[in-house]
Amino acid sequence: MVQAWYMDDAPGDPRRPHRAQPARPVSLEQLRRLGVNYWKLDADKYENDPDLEKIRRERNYSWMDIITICKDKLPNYEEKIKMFYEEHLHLDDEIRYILDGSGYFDVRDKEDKWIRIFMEKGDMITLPAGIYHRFTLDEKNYVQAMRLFVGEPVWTAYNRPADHFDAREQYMKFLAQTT
Ligand code: KMT
Ligand code: NI
Repeated sequence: MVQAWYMDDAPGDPRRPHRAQPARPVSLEQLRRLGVNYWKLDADKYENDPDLEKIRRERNYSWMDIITICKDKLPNYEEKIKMFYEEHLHLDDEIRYILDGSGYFDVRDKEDKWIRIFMEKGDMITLPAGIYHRFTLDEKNYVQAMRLFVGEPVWTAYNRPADHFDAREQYMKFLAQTT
């Protein structure tokens, strides 16, 4: 099952796990209440996987590509790594399916605390439009992920503060009506 935990406030390399001490694990149910959805799939058969097809069909994830994030494969690696880790939001859902390697998606909870989600091969996640989040590689420095989108992709990231967007207001309303 997916591993998620509250982060410590220690400075230093973001690629380390940064688990709060004492440990504060976070369940799938807690993530769901933040609007974060998670699936486990068989990444070895991503090219012909009925379970993936079903999710894509039901949720209209018509568009996809595959991104490889490591020093030698990603153009403007350092710049992109920095951008991914700036706290930001999007006006659409961020949908990622890890095909190989691993990394951390950090999301803010209702009290604005960071939750770190460890994502590895076979993990698929959706972060809702309007949630503040960021991404970093872990100490293995390698991930390959499918990026999915409803229609033509819009990658624009709005760094915090970005509270005036309708997507943010909608997300705050969603948070207010879940327990
Ligand atoms: C993003 O938007 O943060 C990325 O595409 C990088 C993470 S994909 C594993
Ligand atoms: Ni993002």
